[in-house]
Amino acid sequence: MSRIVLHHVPASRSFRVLWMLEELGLEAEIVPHTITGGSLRAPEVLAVTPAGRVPALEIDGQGLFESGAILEYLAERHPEAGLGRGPGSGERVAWLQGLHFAETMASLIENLNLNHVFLRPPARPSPAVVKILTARLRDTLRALEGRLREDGYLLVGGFSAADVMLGFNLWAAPRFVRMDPFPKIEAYKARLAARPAFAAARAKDGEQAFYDREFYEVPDA
Ligand SMILES: N[C@@H](CCC(=O)N[C@@H](CS)C(=O)NCC(=O)O)C(=O)O
Repeated sequence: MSRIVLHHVPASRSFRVLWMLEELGLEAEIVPHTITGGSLRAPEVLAVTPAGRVPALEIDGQGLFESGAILEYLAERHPEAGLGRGPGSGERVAWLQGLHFAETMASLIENLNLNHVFLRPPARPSPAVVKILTARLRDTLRALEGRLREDGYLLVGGFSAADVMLGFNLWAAPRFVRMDPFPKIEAYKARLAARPAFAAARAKDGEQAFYDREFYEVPDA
């Protein structure tokens, strides 16, 4: 079994890979980073993830970045776990869409993080931009709510890497959007949280260090 190394920031998109590794029963060494500490710009880290982003995974003698690519790679590397939907699968399109739609949602969360959390005075978030980002994030949640069923996961065929990609977002989105209109998402999130691999990944995640409140309102204009 080859050595696996995960470059990780607690509560960031690298949680997706941490969770996926647990679903697959794979042991990894975790190299912890912070967003602002500077370690993501170290030459040896940039050699694995050239834009200095996490997740980055060292596996099978190569470095991989982009959480979606890593999850696809791991799903294909372990077909016995059934977390992928390869060419020829009737759920191929839905699986690919779920994997990639997760980044439509996550990029909105990232921009809201930037406005609400990472800007430092004298820079101030733009109320108009934050309002638009929040509305667009709500649209993605509405789209997910419309597709979820009363039980199960994203795909009728069962839990998959698409749930890992998309599910991770559901712990950050409620910092910006009230979730009352989305009962199916809340129930889905509870099903995800009940998975032993999710709990095992949470235990290894580390403390999130950027959010300082439960909910961020759109600032006044
Ligand atoms: N599309 C990429 C996005 C990766 C990304 O932006 N990760 C954030 C953490 S969630 C990061 O590393 N930020 C560090 C920085 O912006 O310097 C993926 O899914 O892996």
